[in-house]
Amino acid sequence: MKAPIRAAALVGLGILALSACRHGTPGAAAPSSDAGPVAAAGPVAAANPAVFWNSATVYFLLTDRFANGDTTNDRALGRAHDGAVLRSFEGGDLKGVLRKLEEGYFDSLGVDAIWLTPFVEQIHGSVDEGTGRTYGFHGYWTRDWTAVDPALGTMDDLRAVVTAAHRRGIRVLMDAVINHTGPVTPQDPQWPDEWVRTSPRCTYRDYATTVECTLVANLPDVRTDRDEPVELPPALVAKWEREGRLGRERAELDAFFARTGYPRAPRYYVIKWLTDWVRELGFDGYRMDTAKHFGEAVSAELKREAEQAFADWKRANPAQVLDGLPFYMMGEVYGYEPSQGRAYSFGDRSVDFFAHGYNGLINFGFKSERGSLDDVYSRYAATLHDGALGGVSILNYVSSHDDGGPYDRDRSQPLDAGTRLLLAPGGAQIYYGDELARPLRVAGAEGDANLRSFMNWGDLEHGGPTTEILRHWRKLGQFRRAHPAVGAGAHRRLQAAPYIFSRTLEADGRTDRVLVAMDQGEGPKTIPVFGVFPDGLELVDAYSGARGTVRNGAIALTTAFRLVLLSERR
Ligand SMILES: [Ca+2]
Ligand SMILES: [Ca+2]
Repeated sequence: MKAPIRAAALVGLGILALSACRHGTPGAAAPSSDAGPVAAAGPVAAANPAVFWNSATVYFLLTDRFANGDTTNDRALGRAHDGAVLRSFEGGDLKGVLRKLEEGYFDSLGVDAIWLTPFVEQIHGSVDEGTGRTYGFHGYWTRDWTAVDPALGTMDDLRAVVTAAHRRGIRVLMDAVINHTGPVTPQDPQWPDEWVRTSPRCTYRDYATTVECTLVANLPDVRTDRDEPVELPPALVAKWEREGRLGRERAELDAFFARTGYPRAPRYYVIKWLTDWVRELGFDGYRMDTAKHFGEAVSAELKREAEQAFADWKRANPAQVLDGLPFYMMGEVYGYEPSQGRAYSFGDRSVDFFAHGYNGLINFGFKSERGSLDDVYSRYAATLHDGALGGVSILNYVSSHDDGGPYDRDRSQPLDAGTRLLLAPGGAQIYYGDELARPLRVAGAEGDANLRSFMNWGDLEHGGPTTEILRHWRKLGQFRRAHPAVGAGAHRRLQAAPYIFSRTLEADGRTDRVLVAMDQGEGPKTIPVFGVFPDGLELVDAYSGARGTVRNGAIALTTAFRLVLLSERR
C-alpha cells in the first residue's frame, strides 16, 4: 500500500527545497569547512514519518573518533592510552561534533539526522575480548546510564550539540543500550545478580539462545524479562552519593514508578534513565542497540515512555520544536534485510519488530546486494511502497562500525558507493568517513577497530582526490535532501543502458519528481525523459548546475560528468 502523504508533508518538502537551494550551486568548488546554511527554524507541520525517514540521510559517527574539540578531556577518568591499536579513547568529543555542526559540515552533506554513538558514562577500565586491550570508547559498555562520559564532554556540551543541530533543522538520534551493562573489570564491579545474568552465552540457535543469554563471555545481560523488584546497585548508590545527587535520583525514580505503576524491575529503571535524556534534551529518536537480544515487549514499553518524554520536552521547549514528526525508533536487528518483510525469524519463532515500537530497521543486506542497481532499487521501492514495508522505513549503509564485510572494503570505489547509497530507496546512513574514503583497513588493528579509525580530516587539507570524493557525496546528499522523491518516491526504470530511472512522490496535487541518468558521456549529451517531464519545462541538473529545456521528449546538456540528476527548476 502506498504511504499516504498529508498536505503537511509538502510544507516540509518546501522547506527542504529552500534549504537545499541555499547550499549554493552544485558543482561549485567548496572548501572542506565551508559554512552551510541555517535551515529555517520554527514549527513546521508534521510530515509523514515513513516518507521522512525513507528519504532521510542519517550521519552515523563515533563521537570519540570524529573530531577533538577539547584536549583537556582526552584522558578523563584516568583512562590510559594503553589499549591495542584504535582500542583506547582517541580524543574525539561532543565539542568536536559541535564545531563541525557550526561549520556547516552536516548541512553540506544534506544530513537530516545525526546518530551519535552512546554518550553515557562507560566502564573506567579495559578488557581484552581476544582482539587486544579495549576501552569503552564506542559507548556500548555502560557504567552509569544517567551521566555523560567525561571523555566526551559534559551535559552542557551534549545540550549544545542537540540545540545546534535543531537550529539547523537536523535531528539527533540517541544510541540506546538496554540489553547489557559494560563488562566487569577490576575498576568496574558486576551489577548485582538480580539485575544481570552472566551466563549462559548466546548460541543464536533460537529465540531463547538469542535473548536470555550474554552476547559474549564478559558482557552481563540485563534481566529485561523479569518483573521482580530490585534495589539500586550499591556501586551506583555510592557513586551518586559521591556526586551529591543520590537524593535527587532516588526521588525521580520514586516519581517515575509512582506515575507509571511499573514494578521496580531492572528494565524499568533503564527505561526511566534512557527516556530522561529525551525529556531533558529533546532527542528526536533512538537507535536501539542489539534490538533482537531483549524481548520485543520491552521495546514497545520503551517507545511509549519515550513518546511521552518527547511530548514533555516539546511542551517545555516550544521554540525548539522542529515540527510534528513523532518520536522515531530504529532498531539494530542484526542480519535484517527488507526481503524478510516484517517478520524476523529466530528459527523457532518470528517477530514483527515494527509492531513493537520500531518505525524503522537498519538494512544489513544493502552492502552486499550484487544484482543490477535497478534490480535493487526496484525491489526496495516496491516493498516500501506497495509491499510488506509500506508505512515503515529502512536504513541502508555501505559501511558501519561493526560490519566486517562492508561494500568496497578497500575504498577503491568511493564515488560508486556514494551513488549507490544516496540514490537508493530507503533511508541512507553515511558512516563517518564514507564521504572521505576513510580507510577501513588499518595497520596493526584487529577486528572492528579497523572500521573505527579517527576521521581523516587531514586528507582534505591539500585538495586532491579526497576533496573530489566529498564533493560527489555532497552533491548527492543535497539532491537527496531537496527531493524526498529520491528516497521515498515510486521508482520507474526508464532505460536499462545507459541506466535512466525516475522517482515520483505525489501528494495533494503537488509532485516531487526526479530523473537520474547514469553512465552518460562527458561533455554534450542528450537524455530522453520518457514523458516524466513535459516539453517546454526547464530542468536543472543538480550534479553540474547546468540547465536546459525539454524539447521533443529529451533534454540536451553539456556537463563534465557522467551522472545527471534532473528535477524541475524552481
Ligand atoms: Ca577531547
Ligand atoms: Ca538479552
